[in-house]
Amino acid sequence: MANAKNSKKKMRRIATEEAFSIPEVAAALRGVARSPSHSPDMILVKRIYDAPPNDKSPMGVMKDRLIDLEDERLRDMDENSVDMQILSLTAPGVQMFDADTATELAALANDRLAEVIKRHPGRFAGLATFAPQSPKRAAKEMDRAINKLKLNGFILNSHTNSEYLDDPKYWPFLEAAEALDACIYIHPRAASDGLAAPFRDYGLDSAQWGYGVEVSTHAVRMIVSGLFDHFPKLKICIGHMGEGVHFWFWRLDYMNKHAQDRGSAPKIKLTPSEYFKRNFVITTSGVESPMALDYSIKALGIDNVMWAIDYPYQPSAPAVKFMDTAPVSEAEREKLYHGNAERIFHIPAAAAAKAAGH
Ligand code: VNL
Ligand code: MN
Repeated sequence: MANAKNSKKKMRRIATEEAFSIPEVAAALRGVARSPSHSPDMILVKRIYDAPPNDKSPMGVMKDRLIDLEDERLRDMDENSVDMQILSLTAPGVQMFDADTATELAALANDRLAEVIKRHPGRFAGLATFAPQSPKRAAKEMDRAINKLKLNGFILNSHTNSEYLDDPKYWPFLEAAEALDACIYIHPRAASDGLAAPFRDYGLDSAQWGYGVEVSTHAVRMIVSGLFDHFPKLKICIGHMGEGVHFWFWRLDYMNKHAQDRGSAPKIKLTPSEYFKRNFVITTSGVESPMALDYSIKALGIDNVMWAIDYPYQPSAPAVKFMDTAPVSEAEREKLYHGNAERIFHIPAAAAAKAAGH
């Protein structure tokens, strides 16, 4: 930690779960906000995308902060010595739209992402959006996003119409992601219909609690269904310190075996924790707990943990301070801050840093 100040100047910082939107998606979400949907996502969608014009509350100004890429965002990055943000279309992405609208808007968002990365090489990378509502077209868009637009991976905002990726109808795009060697970041959205009822009180259907339960459930469904025996090389990233999944390793492994023996869970080749360690990586987005970081590194290995801020939902300065002062070696800090992100999201180490003027 004696080096913390020194490292603040020199160490490349890549923030891996940083949210953005484009005006067209924001406008479509405003349409959703005014629709009769009962989805628990409506709370956030209304607050952000249908805020009264004079609403200066944090959620009232969030739409502008999400759409801004080159003004306040770059200033905030400079002020906090954040070299690069890996941008992803913010939740719920295109997943509340009909299949055609979702497919069209995903492609548009990906085009915009590629444009801003081109204008600021070294400052931004991007996770491409796709429309799970139309799995075959999603697979095509994935191919375009990686091979033509040169984006760095994919973002998925958890369930789509309350369905999860263990459903084989989604497998065409899982096959594509695996073949492209591109990681899918599963980001939270409000819980699916069947999961949502107990979260309706106390503001639980939010980042406070419901988001984490939604994504951890998604991850566990993928694992215990045997999906990773079909896609052994598929890489999934989850944020918020792994949404707590690895805290459950011991019990999950033990009880999954019982469930298999009873015939209520399918036979799978590895234990749940082995799949998690093989097929998942996690980020620290929105969790600035040294104790949770320490446990995560011990449970998953230093190569499987990456730093994130969760901009603009959370402030950059404390996230930087958290990682600058984390009780790890400098070699470990390099991996957390950029080395692992460069590997997982195929970000060039030297060229991009040079382009950024470092
Ligand atoms: C919030 C936090 C929302 C982080 C997010 O995505 C997020 C929130 C919609 O506090 O509402 O990534
Ligand atoms: Mn986030």
